[in-house]
Amino acid sequence: QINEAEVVLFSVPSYACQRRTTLDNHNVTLTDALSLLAENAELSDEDGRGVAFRRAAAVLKALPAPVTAMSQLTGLPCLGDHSLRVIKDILENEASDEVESTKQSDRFKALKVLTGIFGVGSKTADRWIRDGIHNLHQLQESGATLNRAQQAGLEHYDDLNQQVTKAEADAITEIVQEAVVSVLPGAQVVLTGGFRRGKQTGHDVDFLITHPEEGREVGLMPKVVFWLESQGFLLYQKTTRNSYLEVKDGPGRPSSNMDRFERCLSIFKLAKKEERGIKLTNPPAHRRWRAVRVDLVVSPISQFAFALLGWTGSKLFERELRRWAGHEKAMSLSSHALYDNKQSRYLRAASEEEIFAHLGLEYIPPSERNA
Ligand code: TTP
Ligand code: MN
Ligand code: MN
Ligand code: MN
Repeated sequence: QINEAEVVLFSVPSYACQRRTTLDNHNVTLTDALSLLAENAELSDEDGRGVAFRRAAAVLKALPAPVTAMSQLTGLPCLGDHSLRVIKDILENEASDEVESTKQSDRFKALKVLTGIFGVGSKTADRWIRDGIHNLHQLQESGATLNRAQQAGLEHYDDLNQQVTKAEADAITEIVQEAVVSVLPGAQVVLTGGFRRGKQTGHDVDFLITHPEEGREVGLMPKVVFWLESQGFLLYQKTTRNSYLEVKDGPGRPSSNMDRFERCLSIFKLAKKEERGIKLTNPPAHRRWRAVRVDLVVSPISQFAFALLGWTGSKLFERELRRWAGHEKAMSLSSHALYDNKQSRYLRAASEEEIFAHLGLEYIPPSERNA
């Protein structure tokens, strides 16, 4: 029995971008449960429900201590009836029936296995499931047509579903840095995504590339890709051209979260640590490399701060920044620019700090954007 006076009451602001969310999560059981329901909703094309569960999980991630009683949650934002029911079940019974049955369901398991293939989204997976395809074996037997990305994804399935370590991310950083300075001296490479937020593992490695002189970055990506390919570092790559024009497109077109930078989605062939730098005379019994997903993005220096902020994540933190900008400040934020709708002008920024200041937000460093 907990004494009423000893119950810790929590208080958090309602937008994730107003909060400091470190990797030190005191409510892992609860946030894992809500994240699983979010994932299930997203895989079922119910994005609204997905976001609701993500927001609820993010509120719990920001709490300074474990939740032990429902009464502690009074007044917290983003906790809807459904999320509260799940939390209550777990606090009272150690588990939520809804979460457990979702986890065990054939449909969820099949969606997870199939979307675990690089290049396969929920729509494709859903179509395959309706055709009776529930696993990789059935997919291979089915004769379904796979695009180039999906073929590579299937071929490297096990590697790509194994977490990338920080040590592997560092090894890839060195390779990308060598590639970039070889083709354009003075160009800069920054690690973004989860690793910039201090995560020790990730599903891929993300990089942002720029040059301090505006315009020098034009045409850089094909050169970097050619260098990497000629050195045998790429198992797969697909490069997309920059399609952003400030005047024509307007500020980030809030209808789409996709940015328009020159980007390359790739699969690296990374030498295993014990093999790096060692030339063997006999072929070893085990494979000497593994496949790792790597994202490269090139940004002009004038948009660099926005690109850095946009590619550091977390995905929910980004979504909340855009929602804050639009709903609270009448501004439109994208990975390219910040537009002030009241002043009808773009607000320039040379650093992430300046963007937070434009938005009237306290600066949150990358390690505290793990919402
Ligand atoms: P991810 O690499 O998908 O996520 P992550 O690095 O946070 O986590 P993980 O460890 O699983 O890799 O995306 C990184 C950031 O890049 C994310 O904040 C959103 C952004 N992003 C875009 O801006 N546009 C895109 O098309 C994609 C795929 C990501
Ligand atoms: Mn703590
Ligand atoms: Mn990532
Ligand atoms: Mn990525």
